[in-house]
Amino acid sequence: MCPGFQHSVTRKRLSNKSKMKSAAFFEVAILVTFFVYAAYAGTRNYSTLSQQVFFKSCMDAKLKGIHSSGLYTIQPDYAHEPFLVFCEMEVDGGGWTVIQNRFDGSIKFYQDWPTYKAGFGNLRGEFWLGLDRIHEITGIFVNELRVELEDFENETRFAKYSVFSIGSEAEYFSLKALGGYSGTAGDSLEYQAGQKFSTYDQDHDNSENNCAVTFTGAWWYNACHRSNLNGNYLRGESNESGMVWTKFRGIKYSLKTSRMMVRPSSEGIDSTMAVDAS
Ligand SMILES: [Ca+2]
Repeated sequence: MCPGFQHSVTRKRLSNKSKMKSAAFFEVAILVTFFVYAAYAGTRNYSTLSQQVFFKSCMDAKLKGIHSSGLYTIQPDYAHEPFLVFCEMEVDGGGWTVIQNRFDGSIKFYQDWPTYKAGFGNLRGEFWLGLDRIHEITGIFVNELRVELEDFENETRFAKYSVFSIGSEAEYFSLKALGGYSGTAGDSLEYQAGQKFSTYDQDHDNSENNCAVTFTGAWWYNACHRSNLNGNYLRGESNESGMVWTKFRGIKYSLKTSRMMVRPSSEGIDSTMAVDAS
């Protein structure tokens, strides 16, 4: 056999082996590239989807062109599940998330701690949004609060606070930040500022008694209250256990309507003044 021929065969075999190796390398490289891209695209689509579908707040919805009041799904914190809220889009510039609504006494508001934590009622009727959600909404950004009231002579008043924040359950959902009052109803919430939330089965008030039981409500009781908007629906002149806002009609008048709503303050929108969300 010609030595030159043998050499050439060896080279040819080596060359084939080398080609097979590089083909396998390219296959692996293509597969790896595919999976890395698929994982990246999946993440990208998921975050794009969640940001597009759910508004952060009713104010976020308003700023993105939603102008009709009604039910919308919001997700203030992407670490938690989105949830349904009623957005008030017309009053006082709109962008308000309603956290409490009462107008006919059809829903019983004398409820226990787990019920106040979770929320109850009907978002299209009378309801309490729930302390967990109110904390989630007001714990991330600085919020303002608007309280709208009406008596049985159809007089309407409002109280507005430029700062409103509710603590977590570990803080007993305390009224941890409240300030900047303005409005026509008078300030009947200041006395409750800083207080923990109490229900008839969880007494965190500053009274020897159980304020929630004495005044048949659930509120940020001190010892005990100047407002009691989750009190009994007693229809006008009655006692201190009613739906009371003292500076409007006195402590013994139970109002006809009460609506509480929140929205990020202008500081909150650009998230430069996030409050302690613990
Ligand atoms: Ca007590």
